[in-house]
Amino acid sequence: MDKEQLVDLLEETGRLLELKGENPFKVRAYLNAARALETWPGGLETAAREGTLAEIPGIGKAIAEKIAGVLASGEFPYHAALKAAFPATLFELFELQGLGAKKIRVLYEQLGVSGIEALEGVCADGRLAALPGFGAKTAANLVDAIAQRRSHAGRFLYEKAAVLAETLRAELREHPAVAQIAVAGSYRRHKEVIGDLDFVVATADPEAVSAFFIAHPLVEGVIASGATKSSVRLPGGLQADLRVVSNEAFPFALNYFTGSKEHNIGMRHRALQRGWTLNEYRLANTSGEPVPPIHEEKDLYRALGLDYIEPELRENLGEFAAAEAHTLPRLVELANLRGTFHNHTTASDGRNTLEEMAEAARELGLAYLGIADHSKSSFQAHGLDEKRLAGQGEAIRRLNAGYGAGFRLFAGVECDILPDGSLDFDDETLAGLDYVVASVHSVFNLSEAAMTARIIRAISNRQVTMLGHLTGRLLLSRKPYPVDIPAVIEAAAATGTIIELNCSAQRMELDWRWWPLAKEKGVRCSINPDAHSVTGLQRLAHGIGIARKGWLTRGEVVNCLPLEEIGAVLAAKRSRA
Ligand code: DGT
Ligand code: CA
Ligand code: CA
Ligand code: ZN
Repeated sequence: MDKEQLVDLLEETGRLLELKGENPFKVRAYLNAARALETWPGGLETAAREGTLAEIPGIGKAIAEKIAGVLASGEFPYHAALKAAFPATLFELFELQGLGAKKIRVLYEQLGVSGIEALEGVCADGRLAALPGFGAKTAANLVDAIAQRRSHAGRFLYEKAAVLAETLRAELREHPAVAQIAVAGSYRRHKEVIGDLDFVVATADPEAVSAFFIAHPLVEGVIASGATKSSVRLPGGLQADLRVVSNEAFPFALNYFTGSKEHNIGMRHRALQRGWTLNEYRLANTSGEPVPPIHEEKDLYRALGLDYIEPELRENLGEFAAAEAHTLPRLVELANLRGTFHNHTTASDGRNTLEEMAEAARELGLAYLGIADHSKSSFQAHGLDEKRLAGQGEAIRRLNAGYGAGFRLFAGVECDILPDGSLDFDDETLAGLDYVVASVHSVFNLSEAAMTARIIRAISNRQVTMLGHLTGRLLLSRKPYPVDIPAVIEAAAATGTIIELNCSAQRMELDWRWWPLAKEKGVRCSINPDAHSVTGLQRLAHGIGIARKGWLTRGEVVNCLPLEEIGAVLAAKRSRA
């Protein structure tokens, strides 16, 4: 059992105890243990062997013993017994926005609601609204949440799909019959949300590869299986397709199954113009010049008169014209990043301390890390007031004095944009910081005009260095609030405000579809992980994928600048006339 599975088990145990109505301290103990393990950097096996599990901060003696048992046996009977006491469909309810264990327990005990279907019933007949602590508004919100969930069924966040995609890719690659392998489809194009995974394998032994694939331990169900094409269901319901081809056909299959469909249509059209036909197996001459030899995707693009088009750009949004004119941008890469802004610590709602976050950034090879904890109005996230913010600034200065020339912390804040567009701190407080990220965290229900004016007013303040998560969307769960994005981009350009590309798995915004416009207007991007723990910093890699999808180069991403140059960029807006 790996750490992630154990964290899930502990968390689910906490929820089950809460459902059962157990003592809140016991519930907390499991939830805290899950949180603690998630961010604990050590090795579980070692700690279990050495009997030091109880020394992990946040893990008590009783739970440490349970964990040791789970690690030794691979089973958690306590969890299994708790789980067996409830109908399996009850757990669907946790996926609805606005429902937690407390409410679910009331619904189950008082109205016998055992799943989403039953919930729909009691929302419709008024019984839910009549329960104390629920009401008509809750019922209406739940009806919305159910509709949302239905419309997202079968879609997965990139980060979630990535764990399964990379595990399967690595294990398929080890198979002796596998000559080449790729995960194609929307995953290779780095869409923020993935429908299914598309594996493409080149082999001389299709049966062996297909048999290995459908028998893999991660496979929970086989939807279809044949020598050249199989489909399976992975944990969480994610589907994975496997296409098995010969080495000669691999570049064509890879290209076809990478898509997008719209890009494929463009490719086929260009082939036809040359008197050729293109499909997932070959490029063949029908009425034109002989087809040049093609060993990899690059050769295929060259044959069609195009520079190589990176998978992220294959959406038929201008890549053909640019590839023909040799004007495709050189896309930003993870290795170009030198630092990052918008990170939280235990001072607000983060799970690691300032020191731990700095250490993790240094280990990643970054030269600077910007801290931006929440401001006072975000009280539910323990936002900092002026005094605590000043204290954090001093702690940062002390730490900086201890680092050599190669690393620096920048003191910032994620300052709430209040409903009228004013900021949560006065200008003097903000001016004392190295930089300011301004974000909307409340009152999402304004009209588009009012929300647009609110954000533009905020970024017109010279102290605001960058704009956080522009539309407040949470992919697959919360719609963006209405806001005129082109108008905000114009205002960011006019005021010299950087726009954040927030790489929280559910945010991934400013959306990649808008970056070409922002770039054209001269707005610069900061790729921000919005990390709430040391592991959150790893998300920078996903943010890079989205930045590439937005046609961004290192020149447009401020956090590609070296430490010696970034300070001037952060200060630029303040020193404008
Ligand atoms: P997804 O899975 O919904 O996130 O998106 P994709 O792009 O991975 O789509 P998927 O899995 O249905 O198919 C993989 C690729 O196969 C797709 O990007 C392009 C290609 N493809 C599938 N169906 C068609 C089609 O009807 N026409 C063309 N030209 N290509 C197709
Ligand atoms: Ca797919
Ligand atoms: Ca597919
Ligand atoms: Zn935020």
